[in-house]
Amino acid sequence: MKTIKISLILSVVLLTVFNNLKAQTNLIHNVLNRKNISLNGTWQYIIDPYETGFYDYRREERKENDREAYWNTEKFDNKTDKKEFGFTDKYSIKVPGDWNSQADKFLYYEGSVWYKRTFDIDLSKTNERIFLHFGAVNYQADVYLNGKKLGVHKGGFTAFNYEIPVSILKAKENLLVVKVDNKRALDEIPTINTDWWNYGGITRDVNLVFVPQTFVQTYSISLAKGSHVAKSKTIEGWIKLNQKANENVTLEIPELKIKQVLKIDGDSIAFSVKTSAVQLWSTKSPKLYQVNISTNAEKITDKIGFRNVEVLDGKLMLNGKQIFLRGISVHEEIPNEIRRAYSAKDAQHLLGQAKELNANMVRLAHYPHNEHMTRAADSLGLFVWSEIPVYWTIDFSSNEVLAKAKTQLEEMISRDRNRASIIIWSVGNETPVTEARTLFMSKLVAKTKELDQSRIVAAALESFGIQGVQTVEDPLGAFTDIVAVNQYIGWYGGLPDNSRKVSWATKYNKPLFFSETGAEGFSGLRADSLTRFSEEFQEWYYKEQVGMFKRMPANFAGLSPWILNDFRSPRRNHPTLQEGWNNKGLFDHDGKKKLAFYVLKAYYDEMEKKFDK
Ligand code: GCB
Repeated sequence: MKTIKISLILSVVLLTVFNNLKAQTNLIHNVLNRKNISLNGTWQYIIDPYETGFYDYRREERKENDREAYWNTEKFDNKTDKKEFGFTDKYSIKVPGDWNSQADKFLYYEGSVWYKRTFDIDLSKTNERIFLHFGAVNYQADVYLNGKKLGVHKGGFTAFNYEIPVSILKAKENLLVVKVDNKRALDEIPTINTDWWNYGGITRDVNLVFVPQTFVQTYSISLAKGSHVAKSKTIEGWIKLNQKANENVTLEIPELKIKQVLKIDGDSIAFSVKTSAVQLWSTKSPKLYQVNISTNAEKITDKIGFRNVEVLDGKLMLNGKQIFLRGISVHEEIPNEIRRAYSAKDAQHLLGQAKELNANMVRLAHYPHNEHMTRAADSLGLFVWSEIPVYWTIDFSSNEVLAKAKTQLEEMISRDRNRASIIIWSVGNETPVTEARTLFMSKLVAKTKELDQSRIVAAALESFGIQGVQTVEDPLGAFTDIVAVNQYIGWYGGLPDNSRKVSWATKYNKPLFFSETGAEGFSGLRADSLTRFSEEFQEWYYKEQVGMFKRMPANFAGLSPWILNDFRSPRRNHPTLQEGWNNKGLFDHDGKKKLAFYVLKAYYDEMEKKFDK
């Protein structure tokens, strides 16, 4: 215990973080490692395109006890009852999972589906609070338990939870009904226009989470900024309870021989601990430490990596050393099963493909992926770019839309703030340059920085030029920490060798990063390289791009080409070469590598030698 010295609420920065705790969601952090009961499995469903279970024939929202409301479905028992709906095993569906992949009739469905299951519960442990936690539901979830509404959540890619009042719980056959609606809308995030499949459903894990009356809601534990250069490192952060209390919380990192008892008088506490022996997290050596947080009533464990990421003199640095991001963009989808990815196994598969490419980074596009992904990235040693789906033309003039974006941002950061792999929070993708948009986006950047000072903030900007000097001047670049640009020279303009006529500059003294570049290659279509959509064209595209990467200015910090796998998109309607697929993957629908894969891999091998000696 020689190294430990604790000082409470030391710096102004810490105080700022501390104050911002109030602004956070009520999300319970690290549910995977809490006491929980999984509600995954087979649920029953009713497809309800006219929302009959929710509105009456005058389109009035049904009252809570309306017998025809679908959340009250179990109440029919007389043979004289007029019964026009009901749940049955004949219509059953797997949770987690999108509905689109589970029956043909769902493939293009966008609308409401009611999900139902029951559960029993041991009510003898009345000292515990019980929360119903959803990893994600796309897009809107109206949640009912035993006929009572627990809440409504919007946002298809972030977690949320509701406390279940003990008064409504029964020992047997608790009736859980969720109305899921994935209709797209102009004032939602994303809006109606995207280049990915709008998979609907309860797409991620559902759990009952059991916690004591006073419990640790969330926490932040990380290496203090700049501490990587100090001989004795500082681990700092805060712990937040669900409510005010006088409570002793013990923070332990056994491997570092850290054990501190923190006295909370209020609802949270900041801490700062000195230690000398920390092995810093990196992609080459993704060291994670077991961290225990305990009170009299509970013990939570987590695995956390400690590292320092920053931008210094226009360069991207990890632990004081310049890094180059050998990235690849990834959708949360398993192409050969045409479904959303959701499990730990899926995460291993997708990130395993990225590793095969010798990538050291994944851009999790265009929305926060499930928690298994970011946890797997932590342990596999992959940097992560995590993004909210502020995509293309959101309604930038609307304060309500801004509020929705901020909520998704908060929920993303709140779930994943302790993942060392995440080095970049992105506030959006390819938003059109207007004054309203830049104001909107700059507010999101500011919000991100308010919630988390330890990472880099980005947004994927655009560049359309196909010759000459491309100077990135988007005013949003003044707010972000790196200048990230999507460019498709030779696919959406000109031919791949146009990239020979292009050079790059930015008016900002910041790292320059290609957040996308890519071309379609229809797997198995073999032709000369001038034939668009052939594997040879895509291969040529990548060869020319690599030539350009090698001529980039010194602030070139890496790239994240588009994309790891072919993916489903309703926008892609070529009758033979697309049929609802965007074929820019380096792996095809069946997981087979295309020619272009090898071009990028060779470049990444070279860059690894250069930067990761
Ligand atoms: C982009 C978008 C991405 C699309 C991609 C494409 O710039 O950011 O979501 O899928 O281009 O294939 O056109």
